[in-house]
Amino acid sequence: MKNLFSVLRSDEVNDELLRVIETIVDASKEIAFRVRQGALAGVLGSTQDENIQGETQKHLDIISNQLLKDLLLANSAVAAIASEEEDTVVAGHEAGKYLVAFDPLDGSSNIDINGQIGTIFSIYSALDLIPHHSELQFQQQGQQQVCAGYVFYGPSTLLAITTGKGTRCFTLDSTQGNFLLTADKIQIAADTQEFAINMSNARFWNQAMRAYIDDLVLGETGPRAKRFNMRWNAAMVGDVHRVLTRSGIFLYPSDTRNAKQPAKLRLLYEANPMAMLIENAGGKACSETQRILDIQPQQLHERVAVILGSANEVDECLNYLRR
Ligand code: AFP
Repeated sequence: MKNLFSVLRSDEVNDELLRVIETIVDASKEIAFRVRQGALAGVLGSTQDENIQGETQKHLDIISNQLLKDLLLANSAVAAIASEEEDTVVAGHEAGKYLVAFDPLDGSSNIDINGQIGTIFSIYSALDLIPHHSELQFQQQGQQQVCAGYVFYGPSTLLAITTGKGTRCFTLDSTQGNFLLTADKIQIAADTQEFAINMSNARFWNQAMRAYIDDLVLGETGPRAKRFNMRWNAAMVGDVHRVLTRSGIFLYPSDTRNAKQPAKLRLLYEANPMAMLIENAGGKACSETQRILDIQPQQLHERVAVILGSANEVDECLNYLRR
């Protein structure tokens, strides 16, 4: 089986970007070890602190963030980092060529129940004409990403990654410590019979989204005239991996629970990297109004509605929203 770095070299990924990816991979292996140790490593449970998102930080959130931060800031190719767990951009090396945005541990609410969790990352080229640590560095559209991926800490430790030439999945061979290619050039079927959404928020969605989901639930007895199944992992990494593996549509729509925060998922380090992975696997990734990778970011931690997965089903959902 081919290993990660031989595959990336065959995609003509330059040495400096390879080094940044290698740094993320090294940090993720350390995180994977702590996750597997769980309670034995004393990493479960919550701290007394809240992050800028207003979320209580789990011990493993802090540990994962610190591991990624320390290793990335020691890499001279990294100009700056942005993290879900950091209030602002953290400066790296002035001459660094790359920016890294990450959610160090996505699915934190699953940590204490031994559920699915993962690290999501996104890499951009640093911009020349502005300070290397300016927030403006991260106000690049998602289509400017040079690499995106996630590490999925499940029964296997998986790495899904794209540099724009297709989406591939690698499995960590823990005997040798290498990620080996286990799914090359993934293609998501255009149609699906599986959707993922947190149904408990239904009363907070707009009418069009409620109508779309209602018709999925009606299945063969309704206008869609086919049966649909539902899954919800409460960790975007797990739900997106299922979509990459067997098609599907994943939705986190805007809702009225919090007038100041109509959407939950973060553009920079959740929606954009997942959108790049999905599009490179032949799927679609949109907000309720536009292609996610076209969105012009305005601030570091901005949030966005997400509708992604099988292209024809995403279009079907958007047709409901446009009625
Ligand atoms: P946490 O990291 O706080 O668990 O949130 C995970 C997440 O950002 C994303 O990974 C999930 O798809 C979504 O939130 C789950 O949201 P619900 O709490 O509504 O299930």
